[in-house]
Amino acid sequence: MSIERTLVLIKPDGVARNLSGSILARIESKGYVLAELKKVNATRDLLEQHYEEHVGKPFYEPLVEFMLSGPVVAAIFEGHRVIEGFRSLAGTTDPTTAAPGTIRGDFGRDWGLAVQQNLVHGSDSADSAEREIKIWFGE
Ligand code: DAT
Ligand code: MG
Repeated sequence: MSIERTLVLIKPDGVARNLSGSILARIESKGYVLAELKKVNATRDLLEQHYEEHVGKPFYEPLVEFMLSGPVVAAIFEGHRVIEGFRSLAGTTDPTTAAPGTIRGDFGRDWGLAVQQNLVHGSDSADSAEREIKIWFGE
C-alpha cells in the first residue's frame, strides 16, 4: 500500500483560540508526518473551490464567511491510511457529540452559530485529498 497524503486545515476558531500547536501535536503524536505547513488568509474563490460539494446547502454561506473570518493553518500530513486516521482523530462533524478523546470532542462545543465551528478539516477520500492539496498548495 502506498503512502497517502491528506489535507488538514485548522479553521479560524482553532487558530484564534491558540490551539494550532496542540492540534498539530496530536497528529504528529499519532505518528503521521508533517510534509507541508503554512498560515493562510483564505480567499472566497479558494473556499468556493474547497467547499464545492456543499454549494446550495443552508450552512454553505455561513461556512464560507466563517472560514474568511480569520487565518487558517493548512497542512499536508503523510502516512499509511492517514486520510481515515486523521478523520478518526478529528471526530465527527458536530463538536457537541464528537467523542471525547478526539480533537473536536475535546476542544469544540456549540457556540449557538449557524455553522459548526469544529476546529479542523480533513479530506474524506483519496480523490478529495488530491483535489484539496492542489487547491491549497498548488501542483
Ligand atoms: P466534515 O467537516 O466533518 O467533513 P462536512 O464536509 O459534511 O463535514 O461539512 C463541512 C463543514 O460544514 C463542517 O465541518 C461544518 C459545517 N457543517 C456541516 N454540516 C452542518 C450543519 N448541519 N449545520 C451547520 N454546519 C454544518
Ligand atoms: Mg467534509
